[in-house]
Amino acid sequence: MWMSTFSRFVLPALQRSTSAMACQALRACRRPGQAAGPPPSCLTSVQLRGHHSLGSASLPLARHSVRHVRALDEERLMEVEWEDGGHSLYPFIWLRDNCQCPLCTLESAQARKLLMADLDIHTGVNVVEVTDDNKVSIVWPDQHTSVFDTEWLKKRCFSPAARQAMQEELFLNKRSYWGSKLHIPTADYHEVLHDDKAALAWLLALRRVGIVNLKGAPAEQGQVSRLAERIGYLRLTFYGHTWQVQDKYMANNVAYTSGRLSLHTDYPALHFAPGVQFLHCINQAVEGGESMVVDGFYMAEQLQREDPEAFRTLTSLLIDFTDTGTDYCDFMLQSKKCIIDADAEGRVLRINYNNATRDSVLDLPLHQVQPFYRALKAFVDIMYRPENVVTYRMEPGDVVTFDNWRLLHGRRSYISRPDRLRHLEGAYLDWDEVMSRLRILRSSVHGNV
Ligand code: OGA
Ligand code: NM2
Ligand code: ZN
Ligand code: ZN
Repeated sequence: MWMSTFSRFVLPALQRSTSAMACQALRACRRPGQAAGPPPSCLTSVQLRGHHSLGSASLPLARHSVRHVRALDEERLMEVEWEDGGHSLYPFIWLRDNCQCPLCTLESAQARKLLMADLDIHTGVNVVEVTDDNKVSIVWPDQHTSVFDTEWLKKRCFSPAARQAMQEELFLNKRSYWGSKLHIPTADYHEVLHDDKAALAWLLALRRVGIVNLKGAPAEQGQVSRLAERIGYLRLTFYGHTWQVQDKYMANNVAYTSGRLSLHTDYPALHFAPGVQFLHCINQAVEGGESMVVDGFYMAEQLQREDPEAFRTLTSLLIDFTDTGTDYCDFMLQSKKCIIDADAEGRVLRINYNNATRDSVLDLPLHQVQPFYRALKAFVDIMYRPENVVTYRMEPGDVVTFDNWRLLHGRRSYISRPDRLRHLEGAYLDWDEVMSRLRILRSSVHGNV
């Protein structure tokens, strides 16, 4: 069942190993005149926008043989000429630092033993040569010898294309942007728990699309914990290991009422907000309680295009968030965040916005107050455009898993009935743990990387 829904997003990624994809770009290393392989196929579904083409080639993993190596002593670089005619350059200092011998590397931990204190950053080389079994051997001036596997070297080529391919393989930073027409990818809850291929497809879609609905979970507490254990461990916060979203007396959070929740990310009051959120529907309201989501990265891109001034404001001003109360224990949190977190190149990394916990303390000079509100209003107005919002209704047994650094989510108010309490159980995870499991699953499913 999940295959059909997933095929649009995930199968292209599963059909070719990410290693093969990296190799494709690696093969192009320092051969600018040559094509890097078949052209990427674009996702065809109408609701996807942005630049997010997926490579569809499934190339066999070619062994990379070395034709020739030489030392460029002036530049302190080793040049490798590959069998296919491509070239790669490696700095002497990097080669010495990454010697794989048992004196320099603790093999059982795949970690460096060599200390900076013992590294001569101006080192030359005595001999570089290709061995009979096609490895690269280097003898250093103190007679220490390093032997490098060619496949290992190839993956670490310093050309921009190879570096980019390696970074994409490690971090999967390509996203598919979407608007209101998104069909939220779904998978079977039990399949994801028991089948590695299904789990991999789930996490790949969670990374790329930002949201996956897992269906068929038992409508009882404990399921978000099981799912977190499938990955590693969940993220404890002041709201507990897992938390119950219900209409509560003297609620310590607006989420624990029957009121409407405007589009938000969870927990901007923490400087390191949870990266991933699971919400399991145990009981739905009789009336109301529908969910909404928007693609925050896509919203930020739209804001940047339409109102660059507002984008600059939200990516530069630090806004205070606060959260005080008692739950797992008592808490009194304060944080300062840009509502749109972008890196130096302007790439959006994270959205931090919950209107309920935005502090009345506003640490801005007077003249920036009105521009801040104007910018925030412009951002929120874009989010609520009908073409951007996906509305759906969770059913008992649904576990919605989503990227809390990227999506904003909300819910409509609902009618609370004591005999039929609306009840969601939630949990947080962090992206480091999710990506770790994703890499492990990828290597066990594909048998490489
Ligand atoms: C929350 C939340 C959504 C819902 O608890 O932070 O967004 O549908 N809940 O109740
Ligand atoms: N809950 C659902 O930022 C927030 O306060 C989000 C967190 C209470 C754990 C709500
Ligand atoms: Zn060594
Ligand atoms: Zn929330």
